[in-house]
Amino acid sequence: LAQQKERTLGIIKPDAMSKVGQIIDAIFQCGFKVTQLKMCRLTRNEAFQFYQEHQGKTFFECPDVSNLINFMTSGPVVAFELMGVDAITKWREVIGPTDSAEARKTAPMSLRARFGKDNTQNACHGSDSVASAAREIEFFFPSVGTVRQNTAKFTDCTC
Ligand code: DGI
Repeated sequence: LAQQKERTLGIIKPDAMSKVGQIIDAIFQCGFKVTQLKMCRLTRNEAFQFYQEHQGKTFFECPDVSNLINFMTSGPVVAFELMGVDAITKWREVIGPTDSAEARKTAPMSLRARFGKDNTQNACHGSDSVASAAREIEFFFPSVGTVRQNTAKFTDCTC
């Protein structure tokens, strides 16, 4: 029986943008397919919306929430959709524990151990469930987006 392929959403966070090459290398070495990818800079509202599912958690209150939003909007990010068997769990294993300091102790080969600093500046993101993967993929790669809604028509030039 062929194993079911799964999609997940990954982010290279602003602190790891100088490591994009090494991180993309790791993604392919781990056997993922990159099915969508873009670089963008999140607005403060977008960063807040992206992390809405953490509403109510202690780190989503002042001042931690501001640190998180400041960090996620401090520079561009690279967001991508990965596809593979068990991709959600596998990608979270590749990035390692949330706190980069803990990652250096328990998962020294992980991306957060290699490229992260602490539990905010932690290099990468990975969806944690099928439901959040679906929501986060739609967040960065809307299936009905501005481009598709745009009705402008291109007419070939005749000169
Ligand atoms: O899925 P993860 O990114 O590993 O962790 P998460 O979804 O629980 O949290 C999302 C982000 O919020 C995480 O990458 C960094 C931040 N965060 C999580 N837990 C803590 C935290 N920030 C602080 N300051 N303290 C935390 O305990």
